[in-house]
Amino acid sequence: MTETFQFKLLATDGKARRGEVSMPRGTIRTPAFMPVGTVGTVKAMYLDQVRELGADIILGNTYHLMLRPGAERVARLGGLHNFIRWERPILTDSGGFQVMSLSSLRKLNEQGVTFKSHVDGALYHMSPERSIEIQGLLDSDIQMQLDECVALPAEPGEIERAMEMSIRWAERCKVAFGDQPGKAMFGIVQGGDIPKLRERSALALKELDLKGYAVGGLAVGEPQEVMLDMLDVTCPVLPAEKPRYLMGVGTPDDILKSVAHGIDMFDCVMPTRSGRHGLAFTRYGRINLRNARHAEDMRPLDEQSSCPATRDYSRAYLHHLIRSNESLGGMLLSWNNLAYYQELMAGIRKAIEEGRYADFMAETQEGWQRGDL
Ligand code: PRF
Repeated sequence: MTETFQFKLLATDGKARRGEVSMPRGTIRTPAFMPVGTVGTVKAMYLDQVRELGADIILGNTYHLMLRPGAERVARLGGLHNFIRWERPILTDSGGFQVMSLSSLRKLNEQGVTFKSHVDGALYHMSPERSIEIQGLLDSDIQMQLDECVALPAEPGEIERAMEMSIRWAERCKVAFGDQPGKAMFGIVQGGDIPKLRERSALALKELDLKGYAVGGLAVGEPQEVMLDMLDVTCPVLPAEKPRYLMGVGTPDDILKSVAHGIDMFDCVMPTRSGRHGLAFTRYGRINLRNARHAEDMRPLDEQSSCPATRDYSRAYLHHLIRSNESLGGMLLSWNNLAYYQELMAGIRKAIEEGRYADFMAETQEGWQRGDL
């Protein structure tokens, strides 16, 4: 195990990269998918299961944890890893994105963001420095700068203002984070759907010489093609020897294509959230288990899978559980979906190592198209 945060590129295939992030709490095989553990739980999953499926790192949210149970309390309880019983790396999002989507009465200026808690209505202020302080109290391994993400479509002037402020916040977060060799603070590229602003943001953050870079402000209402175009202008500006994380993305297809554009890390609520809503991701595409056509279907989701949720339970039973609003329905489908996402990532990593990423992409997409009925 390494004492310091390091990123090693092991292989490339076109723009796709196979790498390894090493840090004291463990190694992250990239391209990586990080299951989302917003409030200190990957919803409806045991963390032993999450690990067994192949997750090397999970994500936590500054915004949720600062409101409940509170960052200082988590620190008194021995840090987030100890509290939730996950020994491996944890990445925390900085909170700005969640404030904008979840809290009411939010007010944002150069100082930071003031908002009303969605939990109890109390007023909070979060500056870039306080975000880093909270992430430190949680003992997060990869911390994110505080940024402002603008939902698309938006006015160019608004996108530019938020992007420029995010650069200044990155500088403040870098100072607040200081020198912590075993941990990392990532900058977040903003700039909406405007290539010039994306370049400007990536270049300014590159000059800050951070340990890794996220691409934010995407998958916020724009077509997939626009997202990929933005990756095309952003990734070449970012240093090749640092990891790149595409925040909040996405569908299996988004991930497959973004890897081909040079992304190393992903997180998304999709496998767990849509699992709780009855949607299963499989090699044969998506299956909505709410649909009446599954009511008497005795087949499992995929008899060839090694995941018990996928292999051993009939679609008829999953349909019944989801229709009955039973917890087990969401548990089994979250399990299936995270198994599928991690199997996809393992396939992606292997294909890059073997120099056949384009073929792997085509075969995988063909499977989704083919369906199984
Ligand atoms: N910034 C932060 N977190 C995020 C995003 C962002 O732009 C996104 C956008 N897809 C998801 N999560 N800090």
